[in-house]
Amino acid sequence: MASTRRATTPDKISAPHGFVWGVSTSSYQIEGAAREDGRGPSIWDTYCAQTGRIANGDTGDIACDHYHRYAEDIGLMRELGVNAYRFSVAWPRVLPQGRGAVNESGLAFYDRLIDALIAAGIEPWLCLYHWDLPQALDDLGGWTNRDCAGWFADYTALIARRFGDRVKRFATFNEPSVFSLLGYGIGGQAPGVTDRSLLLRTIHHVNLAHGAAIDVLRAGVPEASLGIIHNHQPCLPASDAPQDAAAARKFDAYWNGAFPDPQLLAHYPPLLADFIAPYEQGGDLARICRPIDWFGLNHYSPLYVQAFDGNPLGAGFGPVPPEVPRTSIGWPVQPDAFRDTLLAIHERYRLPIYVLENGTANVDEVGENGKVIDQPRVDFLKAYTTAMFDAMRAGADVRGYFVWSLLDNFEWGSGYSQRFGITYVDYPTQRRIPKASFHWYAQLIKATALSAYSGGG
Ligand code: GCO
Repeated sequence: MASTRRATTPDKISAPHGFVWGVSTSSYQIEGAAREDGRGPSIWDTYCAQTGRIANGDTGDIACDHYHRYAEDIGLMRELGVNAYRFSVAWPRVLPQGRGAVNESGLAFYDRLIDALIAAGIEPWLCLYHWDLPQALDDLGGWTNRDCAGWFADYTALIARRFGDRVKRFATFNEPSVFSLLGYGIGGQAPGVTDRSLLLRTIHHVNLAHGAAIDVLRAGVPEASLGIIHNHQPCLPASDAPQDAAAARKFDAYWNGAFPDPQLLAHYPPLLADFIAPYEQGGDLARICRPIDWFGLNHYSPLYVQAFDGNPLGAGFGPVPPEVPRTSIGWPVQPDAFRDTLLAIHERYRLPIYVLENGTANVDEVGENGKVIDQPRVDFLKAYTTAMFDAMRAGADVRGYFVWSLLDNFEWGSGYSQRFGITYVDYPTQRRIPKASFHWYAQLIKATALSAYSGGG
């Protein structure tokens, strides 16, 4: 029986003038229309077709049918009162082979989406890459091929030319450490490779692609505000054993440092630098370290790391201590780690921070009254936004918060078995049902007085 307790309303809070409230999604997870209007296959279409990769054999073929229902979904955003929407462009929808022939129908979809957002008074935040690499490029080595940085730069130029007149917020990548480590190093994501050398090449080439794309965007859309979206999680040893402490330090270098450090500090983490060196060419770090305007942060929880000799890293995800509360997907709920992460990123990189993903999975049910009372998600969002404001009071320069996600959607290896949305999606009918957390978030946004913020940087 779904919880019938009423969601709590947010306390009256104040936020810096101009604080951005948004919601986030990604192309493969919500669009569907996988073979419609000329879209080419991505590595996730290929991965989902491989038996055993995705829970229940789910795919992104239909997802939330956002390709056709985007206007209805923008209506939900208007009801929320958000002033920004972060989405990603599916590279193979606009360049079916990843390069060469352009698919006008694909570009036209994003024209419709962007124009409708602007008409609704919602600022489009465009992420160029949220994991759906064109399969045709993966057939040429994908990110393990240094040429992929150039292919990405050409794709970026197409996006800048077509949308740069209306889009002024661009992110190059979503979570490079996640898709590189899980896709090429320790398994669990497309394209399903586990090879240390290919992982190291991927890390370096994605960094090169980021720098090249920043240059293209600076030239093509000079007034744009540019960033990248990193997943950042404190890596804690799963036990007191020395090998777990060493594993946590190593995992931290790959998971949290392998991309922001070369991009913002012009050097790889010491635990990584020697292993990347064979794949570097002269001048690469200058190509990678290009000035950006903000740091996009995705954060859900800390990680508990253990030594593990079954993957090229020698480190992996360990057990969460039994006393720590967890969500339905098994992630620990520790808002203090969010506060600490915001402060640590502020101290290390000294950029404005936008939280571009935060939220939680929950076993959501439609009650007999047709409502979805997702109290655990309301409690999570309340605790994490409170931790964010604590970090701001302590000096973190946080300028926006985007909930993951507007809609329940395709949760990668978990398929549709995990729901992260503040809107329930009844997949057989594609009906959208705003959850209690949707209404709570709308009230939070409304309750936020856009007065000068009394504390923080
Ligand atoms: C990520 C991705 C999202 C996920 C969300 C929940 O952080 O893994 O950016 O695509 O769906 O974070 O796992």
